[in-house]
Amino acid sequence: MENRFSRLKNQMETLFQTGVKQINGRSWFSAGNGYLYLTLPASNYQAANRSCAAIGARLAVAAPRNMNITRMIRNQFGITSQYTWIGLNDIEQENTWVWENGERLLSSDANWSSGEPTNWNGQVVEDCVMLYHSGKWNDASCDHMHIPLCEVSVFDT
Ligand SMILES: [Ca+2]
Ligand SMILES: [Ca+2]
Repeated sequence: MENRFSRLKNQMETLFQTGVKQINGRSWFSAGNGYLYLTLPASNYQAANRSCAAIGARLAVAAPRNMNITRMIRNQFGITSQYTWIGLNDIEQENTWVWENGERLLSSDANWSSGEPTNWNGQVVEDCVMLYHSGKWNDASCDHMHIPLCEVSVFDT
């Protein structure tokens, strides 16, 4: 049995390291920002949320605020040409963007693609945020199918 000290030592070592880490049979990518990442098969936003939660993670909240980290993760998982869900939405109140950890989006963290958020494409309400290829954000219909980008703190592993 791993004791608390060796577990903490392991977490501290992982904290600033980039690379693949095996946890409970899954390959996570440590992005060196204190968080581990993995991707799951495409689904709608709510299912993506549940799928990340089911493996003790959440849709990404830290990574989307940093373009370099985002790019590194997308390259790592070979999803540079696919859209990904991140943990940000305005489901509860229109145009009030809330991260999946409950924090409100600060304008200084926002990384919207030019002209976004549109909230509406003429047909469909857009309440859930996904990453374009560039790593910039777009609000889209929560019913769209995108790759969930799951994130967990190094200290929650
Ligand atoms: Ca909206
Ligand atoms: Ca949009």
